[in-house]
Amino acid sequence: MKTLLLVDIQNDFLPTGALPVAEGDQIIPLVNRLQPEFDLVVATQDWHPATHKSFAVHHDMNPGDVIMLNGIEQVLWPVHCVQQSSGAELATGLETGRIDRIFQKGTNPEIDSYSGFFDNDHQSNTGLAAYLTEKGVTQLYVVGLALDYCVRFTALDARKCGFDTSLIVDATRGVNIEAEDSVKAVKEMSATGVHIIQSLEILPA
Ligand code: VGL
Ligand code: ZN
Repeated sequence: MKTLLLVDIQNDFLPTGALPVAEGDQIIPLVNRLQPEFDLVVATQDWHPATHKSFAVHHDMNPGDVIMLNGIEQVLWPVHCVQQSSGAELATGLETGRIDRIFQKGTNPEIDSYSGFFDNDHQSNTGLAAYLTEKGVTQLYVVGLALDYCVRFTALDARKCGFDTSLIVDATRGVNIEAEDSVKAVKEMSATGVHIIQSLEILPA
């Protein structure tokens, strides 16, 4: 069972959104072409209450600042992907008809959840791993936003859960608070056994 996992392809992560990812919109046509090549398509959705502690405004600090939250380093972000807002909706232009299920994350105001599998403290999970196991998923292919945060931690957790995991690297883009963040993220994923591939290896000639 070959499965495509769409990570946080939401309006707020597009160049015009609240937490813009440069060129984030450029992955959408590619992701739409990839979807029919898979047996199963699943999505994650960053889905925060307005009170979420990852929002800089709640700490009188600035986006990009880092604090300790529940003993974990937390990067502070602009208000983004607030539940029910248009910014939290799956990106305009993204084909959604093939998505079997959407897993929402970051719903606990006290802790962030970059991974589509677990909160950042690994104490609670979204049900994604059990769902994939139940569906008989053998190969998991990850695409989406942002490469250096949610895509990265989702792929790392997928490996920890034992899934054969590939990153379709040209169907992702990073935030790059530091210029090298995306390059580092790809190296880290590769080192844990995530296959780094290009969409051309999936798409029909
Ligand atoms: C993300 C920062 C905060 C992401 C979500 O989807 O990569 N990044 N929330
Ligand atoms: Zn978020």
